[in-house]
Amino acid sequence: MSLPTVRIDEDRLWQSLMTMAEIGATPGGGVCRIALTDVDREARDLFSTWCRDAGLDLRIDRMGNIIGRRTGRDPDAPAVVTGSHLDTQPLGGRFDGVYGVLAGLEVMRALNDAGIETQAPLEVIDWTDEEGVRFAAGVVASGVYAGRFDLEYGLNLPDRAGETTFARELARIGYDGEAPCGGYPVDAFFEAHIEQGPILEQEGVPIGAVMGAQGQRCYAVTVTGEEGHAGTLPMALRRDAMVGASRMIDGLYRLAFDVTPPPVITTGYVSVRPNSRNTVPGQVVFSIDIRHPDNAVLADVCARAEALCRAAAAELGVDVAIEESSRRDSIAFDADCVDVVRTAADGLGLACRDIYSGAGHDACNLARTVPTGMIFVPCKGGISHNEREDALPADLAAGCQVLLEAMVARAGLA
Ligand code: HGY
Ligand code: MN
Ligand code: MN
Repeated sequence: MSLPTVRIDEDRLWQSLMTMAEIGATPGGGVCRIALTDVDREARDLFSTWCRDAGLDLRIDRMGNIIGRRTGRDPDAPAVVTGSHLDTQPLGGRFDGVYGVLAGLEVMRALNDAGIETQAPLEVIDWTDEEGVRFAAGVVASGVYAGRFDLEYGLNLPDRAGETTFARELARIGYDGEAPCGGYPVDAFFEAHIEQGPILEQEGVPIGAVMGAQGQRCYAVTVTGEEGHAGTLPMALRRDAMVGASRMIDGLYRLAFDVTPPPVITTGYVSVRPNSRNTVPGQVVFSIDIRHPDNAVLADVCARAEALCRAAAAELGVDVAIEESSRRDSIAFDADCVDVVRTAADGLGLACRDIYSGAGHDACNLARTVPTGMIFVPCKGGISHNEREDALPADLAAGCQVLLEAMVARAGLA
């Protein structure tokens, strides 16, 4: 069911993206908008203003999710929801997450321009802290909304520096909302996102109908040795936590090449105590992020990862503590929603291919309880979580048009 009279505005979408990219812009051409910082608040304020300008009813829920609602002929019908995230990586790009939020807003704007009323209400959401840079391992606010985490867990999450909590930061930036975080019926959820991989661009295909996403487990590993003088402590007497962590991290990297099809294994952060040139490190904490599409293989790789960390610790006479910080099995999106995406692309004459997501998304949480689909669009060189992340206005617009058609197909016309 293509809606020839309703076209999204490519320039308006692009301009909104570029205006939002000025908030937290980095010298390298990317964006740094870490969740619940003042820069995140600035982005939230702008998105909220744009939602109000588009006539949406705005509410903030208990986890700070910002929800813009466009009512329908039947205001009590479960809403068709879209959204993604405004928070970014420290050296993030201008499209990861924010594209899905502003594409959702553009859908509302385009329906307003065309005077279209849907039968069911529509909602667009900015999910708090998808990236998990400061708090836990990400997607926590959509996780509470989808019932994966309880509200108290989410609100009491400490930041990585151990200086504050999620709830205190929400209050500090004025987004400690009172609306319930989930727990009510939703008809369907669609998330538009750049692919963050090279396939669509390499194949020249503008739309990806996302079938699902791979599973993921995250850990915090603490290696404990003993501080010592860099000049006087003989090598044979050292319990060097840095050498222990390095041996583990290198072993994890090698493990990834020892499994077929390969997992992806990443250590993204390391903290060293006391972090001084001339003191043998006494403690090192580092992260592990392991992902694989097959849950059984993922479990096996995780077991092997833990074993190699313990073996390295024993060899070097240091202690190791391995704490799992999050886990999510691979997830399949709703077949009907995937089909709605394919049909929408087809109706628009856009080539579309089925694709799986290597990245995690808020949609992976929603899919636990709500019929969920995702729409991927190409990004340049598949680059993401990088200031060089880039995408073409025409591709972003095509994905947004598919999002509009998919949402209206689900919501129905009044
Ligand atoms: O880590 C992820 O997959 C997502 O980009 N936050
Ligand atoms: Mn994202
Ligand atoms: Mn991301």
